[in-house]
Amino acid sequence: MAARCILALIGIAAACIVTAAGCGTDDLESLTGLEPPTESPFDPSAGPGGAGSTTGGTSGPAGDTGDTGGPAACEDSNKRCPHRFTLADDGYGAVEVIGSFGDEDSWAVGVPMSLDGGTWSVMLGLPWDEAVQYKFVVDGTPTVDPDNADTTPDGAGGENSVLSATTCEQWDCVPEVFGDFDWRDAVIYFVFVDRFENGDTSNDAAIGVQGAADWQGGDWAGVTNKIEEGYFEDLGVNTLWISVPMDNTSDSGLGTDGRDYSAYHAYWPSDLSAPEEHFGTLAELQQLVDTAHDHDLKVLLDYAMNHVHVSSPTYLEHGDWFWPNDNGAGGNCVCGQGCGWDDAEGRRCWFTDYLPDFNFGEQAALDFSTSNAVQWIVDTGVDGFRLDAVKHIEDAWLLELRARVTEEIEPASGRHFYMVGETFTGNAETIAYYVNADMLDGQFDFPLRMEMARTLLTRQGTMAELASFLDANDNRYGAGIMSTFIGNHDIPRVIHLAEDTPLWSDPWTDGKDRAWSNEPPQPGGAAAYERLASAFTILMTTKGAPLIYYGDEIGLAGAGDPDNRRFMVWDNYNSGQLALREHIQRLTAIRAAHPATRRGTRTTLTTGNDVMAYRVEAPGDALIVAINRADTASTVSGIPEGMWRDELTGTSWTGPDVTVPPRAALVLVPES
Ligand SMILES: [Ca+2]
Ligand SMILES: [Ca+2]
Ligand SMILES: [Ca+2]
Repeated sequence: MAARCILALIGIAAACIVTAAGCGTDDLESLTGLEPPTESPFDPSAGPGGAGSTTGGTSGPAGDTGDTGGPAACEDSNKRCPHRFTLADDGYGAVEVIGSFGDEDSWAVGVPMSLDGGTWSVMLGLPWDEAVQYKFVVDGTPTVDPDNADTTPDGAGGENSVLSATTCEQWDCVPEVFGDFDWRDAVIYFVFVDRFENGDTSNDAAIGVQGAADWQGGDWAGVTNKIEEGYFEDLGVNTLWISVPMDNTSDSGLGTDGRDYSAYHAYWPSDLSAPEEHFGTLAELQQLVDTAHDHDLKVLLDYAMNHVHVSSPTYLEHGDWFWPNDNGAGGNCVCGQGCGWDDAEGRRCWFTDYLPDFNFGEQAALDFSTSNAVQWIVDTGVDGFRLDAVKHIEDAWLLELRARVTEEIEPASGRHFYMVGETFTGNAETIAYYVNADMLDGQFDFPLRMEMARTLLTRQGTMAELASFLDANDNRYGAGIMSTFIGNHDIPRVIHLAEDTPLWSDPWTDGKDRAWSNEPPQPGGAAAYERLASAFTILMTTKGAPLIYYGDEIGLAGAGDPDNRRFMVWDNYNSGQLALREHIQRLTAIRAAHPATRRGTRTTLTTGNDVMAYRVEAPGDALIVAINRADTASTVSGIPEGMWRDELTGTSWTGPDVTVPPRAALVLVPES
């Protein structure tokens, strides 16, 4: 079963890799007092907290009813009804359930049940409105359910228990899987190309702005080198998100902080048909993708479709494909200056006066841009897109791209093309609006990130509040595959929120106050790294496609943009950094070994000021996570009775009370 390769874990996390086959209601009250930013900080000049960007932001896009209460919307074939199988104990040693509730393996591979209060039980998702047959396997002997009179011949001289077609008020939604990779198994690593690894010094030309804002030499050849060295496999990620590939301007641009920036971040595209010369040639990008595929890594291209740089030939030749930079009343329509960040104005505003904004209401612009996006897929063979600034574009672009990918890409590739969007907001309804079969597979879960940063890292509020948030968030995006994360390139390095005294107490901070002076040093000691490790424990044991922002695996230091994009550090780590990276390697191996972490239904077991425990369960697998954010050891109760083994350390525990060390977590599986 799934747990077996954990035994090989110590020191060698890569022993388990994910194989193709193997492996509600609005709760924003909990963010009260925080000020969610309203905008996608496309980079770097208009981040949240930048001039004029911090008001409003709670309204959804046109057509959003604002109602996410009740069960998630999905097709009947995607619905699963939670059902708890139970069997009274009679001194049994081990009980499993087998049956027709999962794939064909669910007859062969039993789901372990756990003993609590004299009853063995496990909760599973049953297919919607389909009869299910099952048996219990008690100490190795198959038997019918003594409490269920409904049975049917099993074809082998015995009987199966039967649950007639089940429907329910509160269902889970599961995505369709098309092709040989289930995107619920993705663990994503964001390679910020200019700041990762320099594989070719001949393409390094800086443009002469201050160092942190200039090109620093990272390129596709460098990423390929790191793939070949096995860096990503060792870490246990299986999907790379790489920077926007299109040619960016070589001009500088003025940021809202009054400083000149280069386009090193790649969010100022100019010639949309050409590769960025600082990153390399198209052949080198193809080499990167081919090498990634040889190493069982998927590749997501970042794609920026909202705007181009004012030097772009597309803008110079087709000015009518862009919104005019005025609001029809004689002023300008820069986002936050003359136009708002949201709704119709947010879709047409220019991020700055040098970033013309596409008007995809113009059919020719829509055709051009979606054709360009499709061409990059064809030319590179990438497996998905990370799409920038989603709430700032017309819905038509997403609808058209999804339709074209379905028609032109997937039949040839034979697998689903994953699209994850960025909508930088605390408004879950706005984020959810785009997550559906016709637009995006998922989006980055900003509300989750902010709540984890608030409660677990900066230790404001209680862990019970985090548990309550998770309870409401689990099913919020239906069958969507959200990308869960704790750090990214638009917020200050998260290690500083986890310090004994957080450098910033507001999880939404842009950290710009220390971006250019008094830049934070690399924290010493163990505590900050342990807190960040616990955040990754949650990400790696719950559903979604967890994201690691480059450098966060070593708790890399840095304030707001651009200090949060320091060049990747490859050696001379302190002990806290080494421990964090090793912890993440263990977690990715646990995630690969345990389908319940990727597919499971999560149930909160117990909560307190400083502690939280939950169980994740899926056909064939279940585990329990107990987290303690306090600086002293804490007792966590509510763990089912029986013997448990912590997958992180190998230590054994007996429920219902376990002791979790300071700033740590246990990941418990039944002791066998
Ligand atoms: Ca270079
Ligand atoms: Ca360029
Ligand atoms: Ca726009």
